[in-house]
Amino acid sequence: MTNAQKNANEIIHARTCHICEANCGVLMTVRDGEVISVKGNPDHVLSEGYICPKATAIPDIQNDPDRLRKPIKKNGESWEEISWEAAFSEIAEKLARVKMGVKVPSVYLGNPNAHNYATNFYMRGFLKMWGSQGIYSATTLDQIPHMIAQKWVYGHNAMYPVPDIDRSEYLVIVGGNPMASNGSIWTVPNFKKRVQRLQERGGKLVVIDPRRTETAKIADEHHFVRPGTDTALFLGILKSLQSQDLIKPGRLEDMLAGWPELWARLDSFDLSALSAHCGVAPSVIDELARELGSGKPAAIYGRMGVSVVRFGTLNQYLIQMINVATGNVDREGGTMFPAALFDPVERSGTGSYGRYATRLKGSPEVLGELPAAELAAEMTTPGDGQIGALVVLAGNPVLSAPGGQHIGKALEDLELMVSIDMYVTETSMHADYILPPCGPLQNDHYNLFFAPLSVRNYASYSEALYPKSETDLADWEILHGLTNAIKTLDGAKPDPKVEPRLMLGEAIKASPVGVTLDEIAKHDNGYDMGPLKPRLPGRLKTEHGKIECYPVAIRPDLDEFESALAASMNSANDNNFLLIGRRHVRSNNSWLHNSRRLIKGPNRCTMMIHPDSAGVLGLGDGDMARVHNAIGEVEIVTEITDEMMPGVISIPHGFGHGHKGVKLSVAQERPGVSCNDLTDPGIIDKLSGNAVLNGVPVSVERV
Ligand SMILES: Nc1nc2c(c(=O)[nH]1)N[C@H]1C(S)=C(S)[C@@H](COP(=O)(O)OP(=O)(O)OC[C@H]3O[C@@H](n4cnc5c(=O)[nH]c(N)nc54)[C@H](O)[C@@H]3O)O[C@H]1N2
Ligand SMILES: Nc1nc2c(c(=O)[nH]1)N[C@H]1C(S)=C(S)[C@@H](COP(=O)(O)OP(=O)(O)OC[C@H]3O[C@@H](n4cnc5c(=O)[nH]c(N)nc54)[C@H](O)[C@@H]3O)O[C@H]1N2
Ligand code: SF4
Ligand SMILES: [Mo]
Repeated sequence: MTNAQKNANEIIHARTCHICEANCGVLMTVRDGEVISVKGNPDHVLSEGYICPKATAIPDIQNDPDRLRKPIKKNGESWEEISWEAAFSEIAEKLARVKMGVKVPSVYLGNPNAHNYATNFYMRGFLKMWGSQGIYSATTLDQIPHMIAQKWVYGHNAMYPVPDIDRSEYLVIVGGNPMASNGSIWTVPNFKKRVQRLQERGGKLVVIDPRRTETAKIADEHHFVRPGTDTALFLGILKSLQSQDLIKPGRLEDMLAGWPELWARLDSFDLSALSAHCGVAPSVIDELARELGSGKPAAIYGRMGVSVVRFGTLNQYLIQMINVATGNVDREGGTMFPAALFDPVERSGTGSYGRYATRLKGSPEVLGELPAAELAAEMTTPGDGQIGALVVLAGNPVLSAPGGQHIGKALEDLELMVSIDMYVTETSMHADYILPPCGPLQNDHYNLFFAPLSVRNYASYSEALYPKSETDLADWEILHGLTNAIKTLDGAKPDPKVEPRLMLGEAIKASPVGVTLDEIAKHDNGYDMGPLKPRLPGRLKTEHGKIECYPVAIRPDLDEFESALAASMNSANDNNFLLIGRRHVRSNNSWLHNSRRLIKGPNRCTMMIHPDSAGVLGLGDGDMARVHNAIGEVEIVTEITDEMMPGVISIPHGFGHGHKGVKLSVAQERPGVSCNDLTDPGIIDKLSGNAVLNGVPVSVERV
């Protein structure tokens, strides 16, 4: 339905918030065409009335005077408006010229693509015509370790095991902060309430994090861990399960392959050495193992803090093994595999690996992705295959990728740079053309990407709130326009323009549930298909049809971790600090700082540091600190807090709006600095190509 009439000139528009993975249900009251209030939808099947402050900023984006309404083209130092047709055909011609030389076209896809179901239907066709081999995207700054570990263990990259929090009795969160992020690879809106209910039924939440985060504060227990060393913690838990005789896979037993081989391999690890490496006491590790292995429904889950590190894939794999060993995979209250109407597991291949490699470093293609960390070098290093043309779709790698400052420089020298973005950002300012999509309230929405990650089986579709004018194009229309301009130049037949809603409708009709998109659209509160259900072994996509517990691909990193562990025991402690990231509920990566409503309050781009560490450096609260390493340096305000583990500092990412040329007038009042000027593009998680954004060595001093 949507659009319930309230009175003569007010309607209430029900929709899904598209900003983050929580996908909350919101109610927008519209009076005379203007959104006058944004509230949580109390009857929504998943979010139950919860929203965070970012939902209230959606109308700010829609109405933001800095938001581009027309395509623009760079003319020397300034920008001029250009028609869509001219922009598409000029870009197609310039692309063709690049393709005639030795340089190659490439793409960078950003995070908001995961919140736009419609572009999904036009992406493949566009990428084919643009002609890049492999893509660079936020996936290799984020969740690819999960995806490749899942492929190796369960047989498909989209088989996400989601903690079934609503029925769990013991949850361990390692390196995730859902109180700020609202959950990730885990669509779990109203997280705080769900934790309260878990605690009310006698359950416990434990958080392992180098910072006593907002999530740690509502947890029953919190333990510090040395950044970048969680591999030792996970191995330690496995060892402890073994020594306490708690390895009980239960009904999973018959589904396991490589199980004895895994345990044989773990023989050479020793709990006390593992504990010393990660800084979590052996008694704590034993307790975690005892609780996880107690037989009650339990789960361990790890997110950004354990993914964007050198052993990210190994970490995600070991987490699976802990949940397998304790019988908690595919179990109510453990981790479960959601059933989505648009099912990526049935609709696409299991995921590719190593079909080709990056030109300079030879990093393997992983699921069609190349490491975003290598993008700058691939643009600047001359030779056959150098990137000469780049299209950035809904991304801001200058602030988001490691060594982002080098990406900014590299973009300047491209033969063709196109940004599909509604703002002139730190990235799009380097473009030759900026193609802005329509405002967020002019898009419809379907929970395409997050249904497979949700704590309940459900679907939700919402209509656009505002129509598009003749010159407004949605992202999918921009992709369609570009694709056809390239096709026309090639003498190929243009693609028909089919509404994504129709394609989605067809796909949903094909699902075994037998519901139509029109039916789903009538459900303002989401179309509920009930709690998650066990799906193994039927769902497994491995060749042997079992859970692979000792994948060949994992083994080199297990060896490498073991060597690193041995080396760390012989090395003296140096004076370096370890830098970790942080998110705040009023920010979203790099692009919500232009909403005055959201940025009000204290400065959030600060360096958090423990009082003891600050004392050694002679740093006082509010002092300017210089943080530097071989990659770069930033100067930033100090915030002293015992939330931090001593020896660790935290700086949020997504700030650094001070570049001349950026047009984000509100964000620029308090630009902050980019922590990715310090992160190192030279180190990646070898198995997945993911960037290392946490646990970065830096030096700190008073300015
Ligand atoms: N140090 C450090 N770095 C990090 C992280 C970290 O934890 N620490 N996190 C990483 C993670 S998890 C991610 S996902 C990445 C994000 O990295 P990116 O995706 O590269 O960056 P975003 O900040 O999400 O930028 C999104 C851009 O898309 C534009 N945009 C917003 N909505 C739309 C839309 O509907 N259509 C179009 N065309 N454009 C739109 C915005 O204006 C903005 O310029 O950052 C990563 N970087
Ligand atoms: N408000 C808000 N919400 C967001 C976003 C946002 O920018 N703002 N971004 C969205 C996106 S794109 C994503 S991917 C998700 C991310 O969702 P989360 O992963 O839940 O969010 P983070 O805040 O990055 O949490 C990472 C945690 O890991 C800790 N950490 C850092 N290093 C280590 C380590 O070595 N070991 C351990 N154990 N912990 C470590 C950090 O202190 C932090 O608490 O959030 C999404 N939601
Ligand atoms: S948590 Fe906030 S930003 Fe995320 S979907 Fe819900 S309201 Fe939107
Ligand atoms: Mo992300």
